[in-house]
Amino acid sequence: MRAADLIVKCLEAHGIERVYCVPGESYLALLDALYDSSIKVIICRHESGAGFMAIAEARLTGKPAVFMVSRGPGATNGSIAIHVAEQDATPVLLFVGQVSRIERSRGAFQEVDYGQFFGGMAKGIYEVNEGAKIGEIVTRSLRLAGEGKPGPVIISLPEDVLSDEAGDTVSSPFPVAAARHGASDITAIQAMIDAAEHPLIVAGATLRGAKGAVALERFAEALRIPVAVTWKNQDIFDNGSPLYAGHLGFGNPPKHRQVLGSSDLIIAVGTRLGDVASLNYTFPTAPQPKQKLIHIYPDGEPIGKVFRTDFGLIADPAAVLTDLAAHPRVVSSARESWRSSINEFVREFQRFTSPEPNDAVDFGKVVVSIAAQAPDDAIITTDAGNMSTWVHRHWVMTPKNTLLGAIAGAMGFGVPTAVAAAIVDSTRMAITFVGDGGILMTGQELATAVQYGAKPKVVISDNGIYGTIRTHQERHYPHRVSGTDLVNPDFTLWAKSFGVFTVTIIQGDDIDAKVKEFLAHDGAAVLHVKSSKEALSAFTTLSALH
Ligand SMILES: Cc1ncc(C[n+]2csc(CCOP(=O)(O)OP(=O)(O)O)c2C)c(N)n1
Repeated sequence: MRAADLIVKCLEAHGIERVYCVPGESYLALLDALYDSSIKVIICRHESGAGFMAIAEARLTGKPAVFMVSRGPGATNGSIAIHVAEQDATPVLLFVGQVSRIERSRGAFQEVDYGQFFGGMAKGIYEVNEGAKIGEIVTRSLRLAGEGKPGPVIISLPEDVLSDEAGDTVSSPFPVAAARHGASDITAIQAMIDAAEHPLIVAGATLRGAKGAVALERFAEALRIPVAVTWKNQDIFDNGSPLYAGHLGFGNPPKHRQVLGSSDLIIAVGTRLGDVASLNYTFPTAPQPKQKLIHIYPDGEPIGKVFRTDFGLIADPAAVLTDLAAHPRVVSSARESWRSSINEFVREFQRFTSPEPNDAVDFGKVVVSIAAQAPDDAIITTDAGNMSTWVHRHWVMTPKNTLLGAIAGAMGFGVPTAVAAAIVDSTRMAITFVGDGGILMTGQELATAVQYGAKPKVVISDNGIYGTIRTHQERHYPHRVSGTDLVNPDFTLWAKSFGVFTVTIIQGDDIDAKVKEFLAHDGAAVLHVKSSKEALSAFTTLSALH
């Protein structure tokens, strides 16, 4: 077999159903090998879009997903997704073209040393110099991407290698047992919980999916422990539950920090306790938390990395929670009243109130209307920007939802992830929220949606500014606007040019009726909202910053 054919056979053996790509002359042989394969090739319009789509698929399926880009410019365009996959611990495999072996290290046309370029971001970078090693490298890469703390892995393919004779040994996945905890671990954790008055669960991305969400719910219910979820992981716990203790990330008001700060035990489970999840290393406080800290994660790397940890456990978080849930407790009224004080704060915080802006539409009202009218199991994706603040604050999500957002805060994430979600699971509605900045970074992937008959719903907040940056600017340099104003195209006309259904909301419109029309359309659709600059985010107004 040609090396290119063997790659495809190995991917098939690993159950890969799709690859996202922008083609390049550097990997034509691989595209040719895909011609005869059951693997579906999703052609994208920018490599960042292809990478973000692979991230969306990986998050939805819990398995590594694959994208392919050309050498040099294709690789550099796609690098944003490698950074996001690293920061968001998402398993993706990137195949990238490379110059031929004879040209390597001569500074040849479009040559990039991927070891150096992706060095600080990828979990593994392998350049295939002998076709015979293909199977081994594909299996190793997919395993590495998904195991422990997941992340991106890169396979570099010198052009001439793809046509090498590589043999016909197809490498398939092999079973690997998860790291298991023991009965003594459960006893030790249980004793720490019993000794605590105000224990708090901080739950993260590893609990995504039905198994994790059910284990988390059962554990929290059995021991009556409130659950705070980490940044952009609201979908792992019912935000309407009396045990919900809110979302940790940007914009947590002082009162929230205060109630959470009165906990005496943090059970961090399935989270790396990174800087956003830990409120910039203040909750828990680095390096010495005020509370006792239990940290359960499938990989030892984040445990004790920043915080002094009282009990660290490398294990499958869902399995540990399931075992802990088998020991329910009748808890003290002190714990119950503490739980209810957190929950009361969260409930109040979720309520939407806003001084009506008079310059344009309050985007928050549109978000609240969509949350009320969308199907219970909607997939929600968010771009980076102020428009997402209302989604995080006011959408009362449950594990029926899937929330896809970039912890890395990458603009351009919204549209491609909604397109991929609509492709991967066409039975659910995929809705994305994106600003007028982000939409022109990757909004052209609407063409990909149309090409594959996918039906994402795209909501654009068109406020004429890079709103998030304007917020920081007004706070630090009031009335000195520099670099944050935008002159936009007409996004309704722009969207129509892709052939998708459009609805526009301007000031004075009946928001609920327009949202209804938008959501009811059976196809890709764009909701263009002429939003207010004054209603700057879910946390502040423009005039409040002056
Ligand atoms: C790729 C990338 N470039 C720049 C930034 C910095 N940045 C963060 S939010 C933002 C503005 C977003 O503006 P917009 O999409 O209009 O949304 P808004 O905040 O107005 O709702 C910028 C420039 C980023 N996070 N990602």
